[in-house]
Amino acid sequence: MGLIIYLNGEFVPEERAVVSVFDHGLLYGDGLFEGIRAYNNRVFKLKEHIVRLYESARAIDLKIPLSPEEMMEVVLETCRRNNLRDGYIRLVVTRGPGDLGLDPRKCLRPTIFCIAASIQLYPAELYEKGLELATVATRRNLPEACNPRVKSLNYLNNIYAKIEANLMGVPEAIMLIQEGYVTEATGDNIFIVKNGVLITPPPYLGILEGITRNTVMELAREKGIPVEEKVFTRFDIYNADECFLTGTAAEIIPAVKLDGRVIGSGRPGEITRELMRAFRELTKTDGPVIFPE
Ligand code: PXG
Repeated sequence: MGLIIYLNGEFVPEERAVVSVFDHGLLYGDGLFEGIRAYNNRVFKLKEHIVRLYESARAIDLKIPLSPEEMMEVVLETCRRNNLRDGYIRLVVTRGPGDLGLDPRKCLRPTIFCIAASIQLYPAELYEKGLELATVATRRNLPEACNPRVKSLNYLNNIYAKIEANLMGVPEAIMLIQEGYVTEATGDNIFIVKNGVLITPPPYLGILEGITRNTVMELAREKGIPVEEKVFTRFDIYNADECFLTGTAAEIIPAVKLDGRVIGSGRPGEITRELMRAFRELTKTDGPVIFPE
């Protein structure tokens, strides 16, 4: 595809964008990432993604050798070098190359790279009809063990769940914690609507606090839709009026079935569609400009 990649302070052709086999991001999943979207010559919610990256870094005691402002410029400049106005950006910071032991103190310099590419969008049909979900047996990581609030390179927990969804023939999985509370999908947050109230699980339960999730809560509040962050179970999804998932790649996608039970009318709900429209509008105007015109 001939992409230009940012790698450790340089912009290099993708053939030269290679990292060491001793990189602890690869050896141990010891690293962090952000998936970011560009829309209409702007990087959507760039500041929020960078704040989350640096909060994750603090949690795993990884010192990023760039300031947040410099990191934002890395993202914008990578878009420019690839002539990208709309697309998907992957920003990655790993612990860097070390030895074969897992001690992070042996890693002297973090590896930083940024890829700005086009995005493979989900079929439009899924947004019109809504998707089907299934609960999987794999439990979401415990916050006390491997905190889902850290957007780390360690995604096996989610991949186990995705494999189960694939085997069941559904596009997404819902993951619970041991007590049966709903957390999130493999790469998206979940919302339900019940009696006009928008409900989503709280971050302390052990979910990634999605940027899209937070944006949707803000949009709902602006529209006077009450929003609650509270725990709920599968029962509440089966009996919800509406349900949808949110994520940078998926945006807002309606869900109409869980474990074979039809949710609400079985079609994308009114509030879901209202939020989808508002989100689409916001993507046109939010975030720093890539190419000043
Ligand atoms: N939960 C998890 C576990 C995620 O990985 C989200 C929620 C949504 O967060 P944002 O900030 O994007 O609204 C994510 C992010 C994929 C894929 O291929 C998904 C993510 C990241 C990378 C790849 O589905 N999701």
